[in-house]
Amino acid sequence: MIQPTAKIWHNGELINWDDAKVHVLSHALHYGTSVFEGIRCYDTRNGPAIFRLPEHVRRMFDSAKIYRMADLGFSQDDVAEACKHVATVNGLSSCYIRPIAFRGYGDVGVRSLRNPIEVYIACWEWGRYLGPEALENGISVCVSSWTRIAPNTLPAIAKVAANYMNSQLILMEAEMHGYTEGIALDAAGYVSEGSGENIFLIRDEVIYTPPLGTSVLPGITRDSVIRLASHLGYPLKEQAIPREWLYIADELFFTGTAAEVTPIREVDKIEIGRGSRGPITEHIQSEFLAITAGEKEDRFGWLSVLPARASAAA
Ligand code: PPE
Repeated sequence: MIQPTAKIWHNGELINWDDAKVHVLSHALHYGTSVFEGIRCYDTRNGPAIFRLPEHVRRMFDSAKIYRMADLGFSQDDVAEACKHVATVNGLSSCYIRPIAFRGYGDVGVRSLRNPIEVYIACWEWGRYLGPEALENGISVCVSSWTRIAPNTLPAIAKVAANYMNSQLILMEAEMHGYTEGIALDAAGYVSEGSGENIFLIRDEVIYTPPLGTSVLPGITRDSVIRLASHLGYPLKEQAIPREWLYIADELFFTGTAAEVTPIREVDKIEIGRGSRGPITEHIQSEFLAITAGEKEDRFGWLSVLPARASAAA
């Protein structure tokens, strides 16, 4: 269960956690009209620091624009500052930050544009997403019988609430059958992504990931891993991945804000590699975790150290 924190940011004001309520006839509740982000604040050696904050905020504004919510009433800088503020005032050294903008109370009906837009930012403590063992031992996943949202149905590039109905079908099915997560194929039958993660495959020391356009969210962690792979000297190709490549991969891993870099040890009960975290996965994962822990230099400029905390620590 979520652990409440003290404050939530709403349209420029801090309000109490318990007061962050919406009317039952709010548009988003009925029609999925909300765009949001999930951002991690890490407890680094230099104090709490938010991972790739401007990139997350930009993606939220992109999602909003796709759905004709061009004016959220705040700039990207405002929202980024507000994320820092909420994380700081709640006094958590590490947390998950959830900015959300949605169409609120006004008209009920598919016609949405007249409803006011509400922006909230909450944060709370969130540990390892796929279980404490997952990062080390890897997880068991299946290929979903559900297809990922198809082009020309719902835009996969937007991170919007409605897309997560598809994700929920994928994840519920996987869990019902005893798997930790499901991998969805796109409408053409190529590998797309997990219910809440991008996927990477390694064979013969080349890293592959499905390109944007195969119904994947442009993951911020995905982008981080692409940069890390290049920095570490691994060749990486963004290309369509047939399902059967999953089974014969040397290594597979998921990426996501919540999942971080999580190895996959089996797919549909077929062991991947030696059935444990592979060496390239481990290398990339350890770099990622070292940067986000502040143990290695932030050479890509990914961390925004929280100002108040930074000066308090100094
Ligand atoms: N694909 C999907 C469908 C997705 O939801 C996520 C994030 C990703 C890829 C990875 O994107 P990024 O976080 O920018 O690297 N999924 C969120 C799931 C958490 C949740 O349960 O909600 C996340 O990782 O925050």
